[in-house]
Amino acid sequence: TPNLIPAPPLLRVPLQPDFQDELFQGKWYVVGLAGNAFNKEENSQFKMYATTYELNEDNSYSVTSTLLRNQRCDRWIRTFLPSFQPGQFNLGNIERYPGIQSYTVRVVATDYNQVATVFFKKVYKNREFFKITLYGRTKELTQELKENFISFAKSLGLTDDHIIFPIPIDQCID
Ligand code: DKA
Repeated sequence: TPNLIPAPPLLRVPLQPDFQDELFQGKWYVVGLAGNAFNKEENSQFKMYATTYELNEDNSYSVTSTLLRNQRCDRWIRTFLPSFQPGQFNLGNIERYPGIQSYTVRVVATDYNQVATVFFKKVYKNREFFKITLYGRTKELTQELKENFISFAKSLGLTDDHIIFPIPIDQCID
């Protein structure tokens, strides 16, 4: 087991002010991905996936990711439960995920109609993993937005090695 870059305390991770859960709904393409368990060399062919957020009656989200794997479209569905402040969530039904002791989600920043950055932290088998996603409403984002994402990743202790920009595809995610 390799050493991991320590996850930042949540207090150091910004939160989108006045988060609007209704506006955040819908499909987001994962245009950028960075985390303490990601490696650019091993993931150079990593294909783009998409994650859709749908609000439920109880203000939780049903979160569905669609990925191309072995020529098939895999769908992953989970529930995000609202936490103590808008824009922060916990994984629902955590007992269904063996080894996962906690899972926290925080929307760092979004304009709802173009781009979002989201922070995810999980404790799995007593090890703390974190990742951030650069979400786009479209598969391409400007160089400036990508560079902002890189700066944010680095501010959390990650290096270029931990940051990937998945390859846009058409299968499964359109
Ligand atoms: C994304 O990558 C969304 C990630 C959601 C992660 C939830 C995983 C919970 C099961 C361990 O766009």
